[in-house]
Amino acid sequence: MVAWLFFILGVCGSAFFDAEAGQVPNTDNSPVVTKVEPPNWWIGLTPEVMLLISGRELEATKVECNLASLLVERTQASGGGKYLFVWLKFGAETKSGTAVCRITSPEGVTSFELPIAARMETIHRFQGLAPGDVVYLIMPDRFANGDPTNDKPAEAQGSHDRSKARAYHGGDLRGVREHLPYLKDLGVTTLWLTPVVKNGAAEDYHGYGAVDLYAVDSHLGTLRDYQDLVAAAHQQQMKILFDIVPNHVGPRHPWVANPPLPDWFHGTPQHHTNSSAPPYGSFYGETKEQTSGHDPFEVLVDPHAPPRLWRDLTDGWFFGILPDMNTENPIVAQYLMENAIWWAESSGLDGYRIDTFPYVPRAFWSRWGAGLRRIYPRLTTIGEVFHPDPSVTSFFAGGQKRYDGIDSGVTTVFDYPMYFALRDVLLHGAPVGRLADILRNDSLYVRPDELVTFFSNHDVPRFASERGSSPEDLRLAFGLTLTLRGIPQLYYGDEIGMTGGGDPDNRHDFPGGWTDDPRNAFMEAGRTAEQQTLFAYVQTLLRLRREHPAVTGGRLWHLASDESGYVFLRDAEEERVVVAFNNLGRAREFRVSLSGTAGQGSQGVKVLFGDGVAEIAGNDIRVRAPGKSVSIFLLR
Ligand SMILES: [Ca+2]
Ligand SMILES: [Ca+2]
Repeated sequence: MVAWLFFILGVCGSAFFDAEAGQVPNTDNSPVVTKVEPPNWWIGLTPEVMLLISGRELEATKVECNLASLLVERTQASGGGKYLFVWLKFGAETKSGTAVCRITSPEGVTSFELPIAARMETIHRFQGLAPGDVVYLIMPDRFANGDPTNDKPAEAQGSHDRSKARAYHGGDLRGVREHLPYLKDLGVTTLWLTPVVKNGAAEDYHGYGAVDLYAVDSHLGTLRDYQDLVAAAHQQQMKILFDIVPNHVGPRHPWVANPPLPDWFHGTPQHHTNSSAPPYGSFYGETKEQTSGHDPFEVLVDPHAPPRLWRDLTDGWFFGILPDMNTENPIVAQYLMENAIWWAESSGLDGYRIDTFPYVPRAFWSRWGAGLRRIYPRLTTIGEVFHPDPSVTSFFAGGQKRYDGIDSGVTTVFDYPMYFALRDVLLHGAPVGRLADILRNDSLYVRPDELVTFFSNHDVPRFASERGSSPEDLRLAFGLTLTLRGIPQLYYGDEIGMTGGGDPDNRHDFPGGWTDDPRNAFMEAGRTAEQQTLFAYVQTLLRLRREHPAVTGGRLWHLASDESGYVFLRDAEEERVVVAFNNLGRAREFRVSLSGTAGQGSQGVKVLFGDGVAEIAGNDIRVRAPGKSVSIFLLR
């Protein structure tokens, strides 16, 4: 409660400064504060906090605060007085309250406030993911409109138009909160929301064009709405992942015109390199086709590559347009570290999904991960490494030092190799054995069971709209993703077979999220028969995951793998299950030995899921699997 009070004070405090800055004409050279980042902090969280004060004429000769226990360690003005960095050290006696700090410059005096609060109870906050979790990715602008009054913020005129694919559509954080019962009923446990920070362009509905790393975008709601969402999710035993983007900010961020330090970014708006420049396909003997569908991260994991081969990736501007943060500068690194701590402490979130992970030098991640873990030991961090090769993705996963002597420190990465294999097998006629081929590389990871598996997200065409995709294929994609090892991630609307091609066609509004939608697919009565069949299929599998620890966390054993089928065993302390996948259009049989596996000695089987039948014959399990099916059997 104390924290809330001071938080409210904090908001009022910055509003006061903004108003003051707007009203006081700049007739003299006295200092003016327009923004304080972070806007508030907590006792007992970090030994010090670095503030980035924005304004003008901030060339301070002295900064002092009215709390005796709050020591100004040092200050650094920059940007021609537009910025002032202030390092504050917390003494042991620091108590909750609002510090008022006075800035003295040669031309005058001003002050700013910093609310400092006690931490809230940490129980049920910062939980991190567990093997039983299932992540559901939501683009909040496209899910549900819980508050029509924020559809057209005054500061973003003309950004809202539901008829335009790249405009804001009005979905928001309250809309997500109001549909937690739907998500709970479906059976997912964790929500990953695309970035909620304030964006700056009329087409930034996706959230990846930040202009303020300490504010919620007004189309989506307020910081209070985000806090309410996290609290409501926790109340329903659900978790929330925050999508964080330390690699870059949006082109309209005020820093781009006025960087807080000359080397705040890699390069300048006029002179910078492009992160997508390196054409390394032929370097490693690959054709252009082989390399076109993913990012060229091979050089980043290659101990023989000189820096000139990978520098564009780590220092270039993403797509040549997104200003790249210079994380090698310790002040930039501290700013980004505090920003991640601030969102966690402000909301209680359970983990971070990290955008464009390989584009940031690994030394930064190592310190960033360690800094978070010191405060939030259970928090999960998941890196996005868009690459089909496990030798590349595993290099970025945390848990061990690599050739560069660095452990990236992230909990895990998305299993892009399995994503590519699932689509190739189910949609493009690749042999089913490709799945086992990906899984054999699990030895490259320290924690393969925590890989986040998926067959769809906001960056790729909807599964249902890929050429050759059928409703059966989509069911198989769910069937495999929800039974293979790893923590599955689903993409909003795939559970009702939503369609769409590449970005932004893969980001349609969830039907029923807006009051004037003709159908409401959040309700069974609003789903077509086909949608309901798929929804029920996914819901049943998610229930099975809750009821059967072997399906979520069991050790995986290959039993059979060939051109058209894969049979595997999952073995937990309590039970063993066998999963049979048949990719043929007709029924087929498997007869597989259980010898030398945890299934040895089984006496019988019980069907848990699907229309397959199975029996134990001596040391073997015999399975008859219908065409295009996933079946699950419990061994006895
Ligand atoms: Ca809205
Ligand atoms: Ca970078």
